[in-house]
Amino acid sequence: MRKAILAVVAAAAVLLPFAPPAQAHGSSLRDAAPRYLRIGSAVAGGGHHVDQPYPDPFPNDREYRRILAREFDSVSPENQMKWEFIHPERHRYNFGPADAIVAFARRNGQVVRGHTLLWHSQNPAWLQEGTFTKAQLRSILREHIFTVVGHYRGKIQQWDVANEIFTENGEYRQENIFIRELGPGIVADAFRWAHQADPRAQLFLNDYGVEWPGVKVDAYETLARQLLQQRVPLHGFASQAHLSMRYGAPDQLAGVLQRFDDLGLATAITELDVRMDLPVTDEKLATQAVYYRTVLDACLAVDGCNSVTLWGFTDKYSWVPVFFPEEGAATVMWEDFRKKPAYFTVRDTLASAPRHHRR
Ligand code: 9MR
Repeated sequence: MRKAILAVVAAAAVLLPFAPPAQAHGSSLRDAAPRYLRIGSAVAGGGHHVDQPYPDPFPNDREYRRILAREFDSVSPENQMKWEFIHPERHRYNFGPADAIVAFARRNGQVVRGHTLLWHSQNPAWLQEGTFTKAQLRSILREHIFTVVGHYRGKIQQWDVANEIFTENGEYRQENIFIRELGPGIVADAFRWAHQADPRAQLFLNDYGVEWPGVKVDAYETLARQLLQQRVPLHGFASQAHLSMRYGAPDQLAGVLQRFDDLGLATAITELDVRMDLPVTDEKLATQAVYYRTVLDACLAVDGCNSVTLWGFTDKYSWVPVFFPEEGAATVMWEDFRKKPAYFTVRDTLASAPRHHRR
């Protein structure tokens, strides 16, 4: 009898799916990640890259593309879906570069995060400097959203519909031409239009400076409650998580995400990087790894947190040194793609996460 039981147990051990030890989960980030969590990267191109002494990264750097495909199962066009890039003239759209990213994602079994539809920055001059009536401006935004979201219908997992709409004081940003001219109600319209254009895409609010509780997070929570109450198709809240070691570890992030999870929203980390004062030291690299782990742990601790995106994976193309000349080394790989301690920490954290979906 005992023998028979042992035989059954042995057979079951071979046949049944089991939870292997953490180290056994593949050697890339996407292999290490549990199935309920997408691990993504921004796809370098446009924006600050245009003034750098290298060719447009995504189309020209084969090794970069190889690593992007190997390590990640989600991609976010860093600039290629922003207004100035995709809608350079009032009656002309430039879909080519973003189409190439979407096709690459499809070939490599990756989802795409669309970024972004309603923002104060990187808008084309024809829009920012044009003279339009309120009705015209509203129809320009509506047409843009229907055209761009419609173009990628069924191919985008999540859209950052509204990006950085609040100031540090939790007030609507008046630099945002649509909010200034049309009032904050335009935010709800943007979500409604995006939903009509692609009913399957998850629609997000996205911002930086929401990694700790405060008035900005309060403003988002109030807005999220209002939108949900009005049955506006809002599906998620995202923290960009552009961190600097100057400002301390993001140790309250899980609590922030949980507040939105409690409203029934999905949550995501969309632009993670961790910059440090130069020069780099081993100690700083170790601290950086802890910050990365803290962000991943925050997402893993919240049921509906379904995606973590790094804002680039190599220092070769990072926006950080261009915008913060005294800081750098913010990504998980050096310029030559060698892996930093943070890379291994991210991989280990993903590999030791619970395997099963928590909802
Ligand atoms: O990484 C982007 C860089 O190439 C652009 O020059 C810059 C212009 O504002 O935008 C960067 O991406 C931003 C993102 O779209 C929104 N959150 C902040 C990011 C870093 O500035």
